[in-house]
Amino acid sequence: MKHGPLSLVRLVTGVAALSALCPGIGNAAEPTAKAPAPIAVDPATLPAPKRVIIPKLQAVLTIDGEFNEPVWAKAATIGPFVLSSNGERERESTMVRLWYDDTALYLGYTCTDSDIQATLTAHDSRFWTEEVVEFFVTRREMARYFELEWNPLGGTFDAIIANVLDERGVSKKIDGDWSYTAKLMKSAVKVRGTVGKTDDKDEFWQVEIVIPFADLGEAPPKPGDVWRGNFYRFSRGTNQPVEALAWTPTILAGFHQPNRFGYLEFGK
Ligand SMILES: [Ca+2]
Ligand SMILES: [Ca+2]
Repeated sequence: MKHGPLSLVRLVTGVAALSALCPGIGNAAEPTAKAPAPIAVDPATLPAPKRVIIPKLQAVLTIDGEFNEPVWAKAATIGPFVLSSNGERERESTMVRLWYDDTALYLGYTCTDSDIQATLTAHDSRFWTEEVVEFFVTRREMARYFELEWNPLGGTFDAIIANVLDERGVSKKIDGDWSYTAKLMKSAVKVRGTVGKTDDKDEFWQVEIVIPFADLGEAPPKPGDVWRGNFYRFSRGTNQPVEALAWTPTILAGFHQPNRFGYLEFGK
């Protein structure tokens, strides 16, 4: 995947794509193409984004949604998540395990969930209208980053986002290049419960993920390198408000606030 102006030329700017990439916090079932509402918060006053050191480890994995390889016990962990809009505690816990090697970044999401809701399976579906976990990441400029998603039924989404930021670094507008595909990425889901059946009690769903650096158009990071990224989840339940959850809360409107992404430091 080439970086730079060439890939931006191919940006999809259609209304459908734009609206799909602007899920409204708390009302993600009806994403809108509206620009984020004027912010009441001065971004300069927000607490610093979170930081994690991702350990460099070695292992052979079976990508099956189980974290039973010993390497997962040595991974960094982040969580619980918080409401992205205000930093308040989430209803059900979210945890992500992280490590890397010379070829890839490895992620392991575990979502405690008493009512797992999902129906979509097709690649690049609007997964954020149901339950989903997401990872936004950039090694370079903040205005261009990858958006990757996984849902409880094994659905995946990948796009490159171009984000127009104002002078304070707050998002004014986003465009998504949905023609991008993370061709080498692999993932597998494990569910303890019944997806889409609300009259029983589920336990959790989790996703084991390999993101080769080649899919991000990048050489493997060196120890000490710092990328920017954030981890998100849409959490739903019967008769419960939708929770738009984050590792580092954006506080500003929506998930597409790259200056609020956390710091991903690659360790030794
Ligand atoms: Ca495994
Ligand atoms: Ca749920």
